[in-house]
Amino acid sequence: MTAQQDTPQTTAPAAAPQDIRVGVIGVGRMGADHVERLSRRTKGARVSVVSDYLRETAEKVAQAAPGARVVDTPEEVIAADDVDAVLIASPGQFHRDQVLACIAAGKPVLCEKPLAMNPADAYDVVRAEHESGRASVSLGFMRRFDAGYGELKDALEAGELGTPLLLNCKHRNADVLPGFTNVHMVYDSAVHEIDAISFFLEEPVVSVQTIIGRSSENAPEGLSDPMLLLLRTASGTVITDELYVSTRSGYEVRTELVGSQGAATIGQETGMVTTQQAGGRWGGAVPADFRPRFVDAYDAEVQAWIAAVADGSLVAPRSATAWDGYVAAAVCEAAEQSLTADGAVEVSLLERPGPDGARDER
Ligand code: ISE
Repeated sequence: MTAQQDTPQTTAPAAAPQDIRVGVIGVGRMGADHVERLSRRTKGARVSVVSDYLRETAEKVAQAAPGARVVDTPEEVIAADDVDAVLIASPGQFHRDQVLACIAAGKPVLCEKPLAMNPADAYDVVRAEHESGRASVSLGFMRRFDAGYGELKDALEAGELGTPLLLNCKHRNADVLPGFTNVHMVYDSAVHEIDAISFFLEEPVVSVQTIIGRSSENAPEGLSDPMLLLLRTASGTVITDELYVSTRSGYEVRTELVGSQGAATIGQETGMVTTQQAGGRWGGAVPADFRPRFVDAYDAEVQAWIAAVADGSLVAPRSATAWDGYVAAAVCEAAEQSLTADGAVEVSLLERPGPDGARDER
C-alpha cells in the first residue's frame, strides 16, 4: 500500500471541517454501500448530498450519513456548493453524461464501471478530461485495490514471473437478475477481467473471441451461461475468461498468471474447495456475492480516491482512469460483436490524447 492508500478506519470518523464533502449519485445497492463506506470507514470524507431517481430511496439511504441532504437530480449534486467530489453509482447508461458534467464543473469524480456503454461515448469523456487540462476521473474497477491483485501486480513488475504467457480467469456468480443477457455478461461481468488485462499486462488487447456452448438450465432467458472469452494482447499473451453467473453456489473470482519463470494464482485459498449448492466451501465460506468478496478492495479504492482528492492529485495511484474505461469499452464492443461473428474480432483503439499527441500503447 502506498501512503495514499491508508488502511480504512472501522469506526465512524467524526466530521471535520477539512473532510472532503462527497455527493453520491445513485444509491441503489452499490451506491448505498458507498454511502455507508464513506460515512463509517473512510478517513477524511463525509457524504454531504445524495440523489436517486427514487427520492424515497435517497432519503432512506441518507439517514446512514449524518448531515447529508437529499436533492432531486444528479445535476444538483454536481453543482452543489457543499460537494467537493462526486461518486457516481447510477446505472451505466447515465455515466457518460454525469462524468462529463463533473469535468465541466471542475469536480473530481469516482464513477462506478462502466464508464460508458460504448467506446465512442467513453472516448468523449477521455477527450473532455484531456481538454480540461487535468486528470480528474477515477473509474471504479475495485479489483485493482484487492490485496491479491496488488501482490500479483507487484510480482509482475518485479519480473518474478518472467514473461506473461497466459492469464486464466474465472468469474462465477451465484445468480443474476432476470433480464441479464449476453450483452450484460460482457459489459457487466467480463469487463472486470478485461480491465484486469490492462492492469496486469499494460498492453492492448488486439482480438477477442466469445465461445458459447450448452447453457445451464438455471440461466435466465437470453443468456448463454457459461460463456468463454479468448483474448490476445499485442505481444501475444493469451487470456481465457470463464464466465458462469448462475452457479447457484456462490461468488468465485480466480486469476492465474502463467509466466515463463513461474505461475501465480490469486482468489483461491488453500484447503478444500467445493462449490455445491447451499453450503459450498472454499477453504472457508464461499461469499454470496461481490460485496463481501471485495469489501476490502472497495474500502481501499474509496480511501485512496479521497486521499488523492485531498492532496490534489485527484486520481489515486493504480486507479483505473478514463482511458482505462475507454479501452475496456472498446474490448467489450469487440466481444459483443464476436457473439454473432465467425471467429475472433479485432479490437481497434483511437489515439490516446497526450501532451505530445503520441499514442499510448497500453
Ligand atoms: C456486477 O455488476 C459486478 O460488478 C460484479 O463485480 C460482477 O461479479 C458481476 O458479475 C456483475 O454483474
